[in-house]
Amino acid sequence: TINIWVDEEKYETRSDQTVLEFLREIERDIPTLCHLKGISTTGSCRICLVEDQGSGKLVAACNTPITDGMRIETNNRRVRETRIMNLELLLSDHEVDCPSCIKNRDCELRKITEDMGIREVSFPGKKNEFKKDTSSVSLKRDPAKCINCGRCINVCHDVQTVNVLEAEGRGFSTRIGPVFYNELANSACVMCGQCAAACPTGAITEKENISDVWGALNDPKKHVIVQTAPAVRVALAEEFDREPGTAATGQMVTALRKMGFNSVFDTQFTADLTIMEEGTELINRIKNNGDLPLFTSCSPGWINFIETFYPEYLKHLSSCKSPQQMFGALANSYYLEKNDLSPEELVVVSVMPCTAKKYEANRPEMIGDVDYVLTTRELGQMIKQMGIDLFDLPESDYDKMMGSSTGAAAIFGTTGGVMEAALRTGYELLTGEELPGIDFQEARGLSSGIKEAEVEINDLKLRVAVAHGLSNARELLEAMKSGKEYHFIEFMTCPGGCIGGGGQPIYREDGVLEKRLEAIYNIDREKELRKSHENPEVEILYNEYLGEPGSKLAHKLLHTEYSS
Ligand code: HC0
Repeated sequence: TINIWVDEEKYETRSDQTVLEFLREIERDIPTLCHLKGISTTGSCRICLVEDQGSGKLVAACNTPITDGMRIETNNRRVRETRIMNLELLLSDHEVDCPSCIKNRDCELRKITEDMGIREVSFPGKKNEFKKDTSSVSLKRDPAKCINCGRCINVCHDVQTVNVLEAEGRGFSTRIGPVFYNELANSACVMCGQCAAACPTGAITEKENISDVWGALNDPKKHVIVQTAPAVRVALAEEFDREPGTAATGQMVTALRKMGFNSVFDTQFTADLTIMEEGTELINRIKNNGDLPLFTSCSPGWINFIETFYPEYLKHLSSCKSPQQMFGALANSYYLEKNDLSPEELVVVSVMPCTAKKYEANRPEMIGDVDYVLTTRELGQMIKQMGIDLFDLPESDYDKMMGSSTGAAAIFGTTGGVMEAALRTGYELLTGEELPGIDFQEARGLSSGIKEAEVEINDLKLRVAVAHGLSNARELLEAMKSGKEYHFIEFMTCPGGCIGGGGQPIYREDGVLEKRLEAIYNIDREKELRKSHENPEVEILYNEYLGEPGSKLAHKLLHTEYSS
């Protein structure tokens, strides 16, 4: 142990920490801006300055290691005034339009400015004139809001290994964006939105579709239906300042009805359907010496990633569309026919935790199935526009026909869920017995980025793996290149799976993902039916419309092909 003095108080502690980590351990709050735990410690914003009395220097707490005998002042006049000056310098090149900024309530720059009591910026002058980038259907960049903190770069490089974002130029001319001054749509961006989740200001955000959806809802000639993804219901409450992990399924359904949607459906219905289709595909590939391992294909950022970085593995992708797109295809066929609607009348909206889903809905292979995709944050915004608190609403159920789901579909929203759902059904259909324990613990949890297991199904030892976060996807693909063999792999773009999607409510405190995950498993546990093949509406769909899993019509509507 070492000794350290903080504002004259002596502490004994371990030496393997930064000043900031130690201050947080003793609950001494200092402001930070460019720092993001586990992701970014560039020290570039100079807001977390403290005075090191030994050297007499001001140092950035986030990237200065503590040393024996160190004496730190966290709040003297010099520290306070320098922090304020640095903050004013940042504000001098920032478009300060807080009331109408999309990031308003989540903006860390606004919050620190408020905490510091800055009323006026002492450095008026030139602001950067980089253009807004609205080229992508998923994300938009506004350089006028960028404070060059580098968090987005670190997420893009280290967490996702996509390496699209870079700082170019120097000093006042520094511009963070896709390399070579490119636009997002012309870069290798996979649209995951993890940069938007990491950004402390409104410099990178989702491309909103709120007014498009209100427009459709207010058009009397349109019949508008909506589907909601598994992970939205366990995070929406955070937009209304409720505890993370508070499930709000029933209230969300009521809110959507109040908005005027003609039918409110569940993406979990088509998640169950995905298991039927993907399970059939896996069994066929195993029986007929097809390309193995089979890769899941429901996470659109992952599809973008494999297309760009590992096209040689495309033949391993399941041909199944994602549940979002399966829903869209069925809405435009099954639902349309049953309700005697014309294609021009129908508008299909999705609520997703994901920004890449906006891109997926616009892919040329599938365009027209889903018209608009809203993120969890956008849905929260629309509910607020109606002047309602979500939790003042009574709970209600999804509509019949494409609204029922099993516990297996609920867990799609977290890493390992698709794998577990597939095993619950696959094991039972092939052996006639329930998967031992039904809960497949080996696929669960957030502590490992890659999870592996072996499951004995009759005389087959099925080797499976789960990867979440694209750096882990990359690691697993590289392991395959070096000879690792599997039968089936689940890939999810975002750390934690969809619960950690780039369109989810912004959070900075520890434990939020864990709480969302726990809420998902609670939903699963409380469901009467917990295996996809038991979904009664999926059974009706096959009996009345599709025939059987893998049928010609199922292939036409529910499957696709991806190319690089
Ligand atoms: Fe997901 Fe999905 S589980 S990708 O994470 O498979 O976005 O929540 O909706 O499509 O169901 C996201 C979440 C979905 C899809 C489903 C899958």
